[in-house]
Amino acid sequence: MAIKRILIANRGEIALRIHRAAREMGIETVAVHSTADADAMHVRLADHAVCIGPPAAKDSYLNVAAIISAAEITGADAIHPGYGFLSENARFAEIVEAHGLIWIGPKPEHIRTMGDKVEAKRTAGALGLPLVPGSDGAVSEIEDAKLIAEDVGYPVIIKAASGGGGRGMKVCTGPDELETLMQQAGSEAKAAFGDATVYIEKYLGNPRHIEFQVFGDGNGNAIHLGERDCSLQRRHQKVLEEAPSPVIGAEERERMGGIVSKAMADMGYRGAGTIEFLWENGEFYFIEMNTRLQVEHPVTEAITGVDLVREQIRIADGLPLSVRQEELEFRGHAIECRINAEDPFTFAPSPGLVENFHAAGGLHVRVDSGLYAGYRIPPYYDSMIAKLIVYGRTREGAILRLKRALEEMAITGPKTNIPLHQALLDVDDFKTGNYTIKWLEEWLAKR
Ligand code: MV4
Repeated sequence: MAIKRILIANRGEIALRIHRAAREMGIETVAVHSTADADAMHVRLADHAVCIGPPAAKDSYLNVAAIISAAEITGADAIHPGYGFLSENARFAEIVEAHGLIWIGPKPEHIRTMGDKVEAKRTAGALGLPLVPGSDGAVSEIEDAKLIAEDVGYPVIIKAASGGGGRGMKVCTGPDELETLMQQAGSEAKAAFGDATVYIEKYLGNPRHIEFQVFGDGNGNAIHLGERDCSLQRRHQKVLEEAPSPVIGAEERERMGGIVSKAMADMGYRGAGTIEFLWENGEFYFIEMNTRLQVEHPVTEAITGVDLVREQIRIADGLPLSVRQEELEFRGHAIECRINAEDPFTFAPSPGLVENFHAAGGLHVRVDSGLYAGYRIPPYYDSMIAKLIVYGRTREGAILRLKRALEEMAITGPKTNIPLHQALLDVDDFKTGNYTIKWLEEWLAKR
């Protein structure tokens, strides 16, 4: 192992998650933090800590010069970006490597390709992944848009090439609205991402969001770690994720897993990746690829026994994948609840002093969180304060364990969405796995 000291360019539970993997590998850690995070758990636990700026993320966790300086000052030899912040910034990855540091992430060229949704789709198609029918690349002329929409059939969806989080998307039900919606999508995309490029797809009315976890060694070898079902979302924020998906059987997993791992091997992909699909009527349709570790990675860890962060670090260090596809077994069922400091009914953020904190525990229960009694949740960042992950031999077993664990979990001070998770677990459609990407918002609206 060449890596001796990793700088963790992130905060919160994921900074802690990376610290834990590093320490178990005998690697030292460097925490970087904003002034608002001086008392954070990841700063306390890290071997070294550097304050990199004021609370606003653009001045601290997105401050490239400050982060590179922190790595040089502390003698870190590698940088792990976690998720969000700089994790999918190809330019940052290049700068890290240009400074002689090891980037614990995919090749910058692959981050860049997948960051452009039009390029990502072209690449995915060339690699043999099934695509949503639609335009072959960007569309700028209304005449072209009309022909494509006629061809795939209305409704269609107009998407921004540089989009993310659902911004700049427009659903179009007929030719009369097409021009207006194209212009709207383009100007929204320009305002949000500085790029007005849009493309068109057949709109899938009621799909599930199912994503495959992949790993490549950068030298033409790749494996898949099965799928996660992330259909339970509100305003493009995932609320609860599970692995495996309730609708995917072993044969289908093996078939799609084979397709995605072959694609990653062929492109020479390096590190962890997630290939997102919409799934409708038994068919998968590629939508995007995320070139980072994801929030919901622990459900995959629970059913495979593979430490995904350890795997990322090993690959960055030039080591081979630690498991062969044939050795991987998908066993049991795992569910993750994202615990947010927010009002469980209005979803208004609820930062502030955590008076008391008691994490759930017991067999097959995992809590990833930087929370402690006396910690003050800062108002500047994401409201997710903990992840509760449970494992069971069956989905039913996992749900019973999750109910028990949610009962045990105690957070006083800020409001949390624990009551929302508890209510969700009692709904028949959840219990039977009968839900799509629209289900949660519809259920919330009539509750
Ligand atoms: C779609 C779609 C329906 N049809 N594409 C939303 C964010 C971006 N990642 C892709 N998204 C969608 N693309 C076609 N052709 C519906 C969505 C979508 C969605 C996807 C996954 C999870 C939640 C969602 C919520 C609303 C819309």
